[in-house]
Amino acid sequence: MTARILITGAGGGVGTLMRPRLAAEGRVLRLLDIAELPAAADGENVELVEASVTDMAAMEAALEGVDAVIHLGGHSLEESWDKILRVNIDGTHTVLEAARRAGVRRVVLASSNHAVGYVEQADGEAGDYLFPRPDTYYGVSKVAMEALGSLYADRYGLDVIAIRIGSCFEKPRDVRMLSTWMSPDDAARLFEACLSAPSPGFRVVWGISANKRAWFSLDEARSLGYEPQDDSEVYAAEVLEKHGEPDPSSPAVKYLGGVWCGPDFDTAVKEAGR
Ligand code: 15L
Repeated sequence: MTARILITGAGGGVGTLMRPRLAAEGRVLRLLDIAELPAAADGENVELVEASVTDMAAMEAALEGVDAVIHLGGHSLEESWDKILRVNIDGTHTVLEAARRAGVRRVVLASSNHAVGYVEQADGEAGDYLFPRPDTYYGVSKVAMEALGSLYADRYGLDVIAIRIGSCFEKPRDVRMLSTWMSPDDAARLFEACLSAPSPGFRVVWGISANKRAWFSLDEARSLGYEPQDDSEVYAAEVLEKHGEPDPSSPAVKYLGGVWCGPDFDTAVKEAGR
């Protein structure tokens, strides 16, 4: 079992869900976030670090004595090019480079379905190594994250696994998420598999549950030892009653990235005003 794990972005949505789930006997979670984190609960074996993933000195210090890093830090939604470049792209480089300098051999990266958001879901089950088709600047940052992970694996021999996370929430929130959902418990199972798989090298895997309506392959994730236990189908009636069957031509279900492929996520036009 991995003894000391650094989790960046530990105060974010996925980080908060993983904090109790990745706790284990004999393991220390070093939790890092730019914002103040909730104090350790009684008996909780955590170390709290307040720092930015863009700060190389802070990241080198945070990676001292660590066995593996789960990099969740960064903007989790679309943002201006400037913020995406600085926090998501430069931040990921900083984490990988600090890991190399500190001798940390395993890095798990939170990539996203938005790295391939413009792939049409009607094209059949999305394979594990789909060529990038980012739907936003955020999606571009996830492509850059995967590229940086590949570089650090090939050049420096780190084990780097990029998880193209579907939608990791307590419950699916819309019809698309019946296909893209990863339950928090399955997410913890997948992170554990990524931490313990022997010598994986560089991998790209999909991060979803065993959903009946899944759009994505789980072959590569399963090859690392991931065995999902949950299925969004238990929420299907509730979600369909609330949202209705979507129009198949709407971006909400036409593309893997859903509404992120629609006009509301056109950051270039928003920034330029035309
Ligand atoms: C993501 O990458 C986002 O971080 C998350 O907020 C969701 O929107 C998710 O993708 C999704 O596509 O459902």
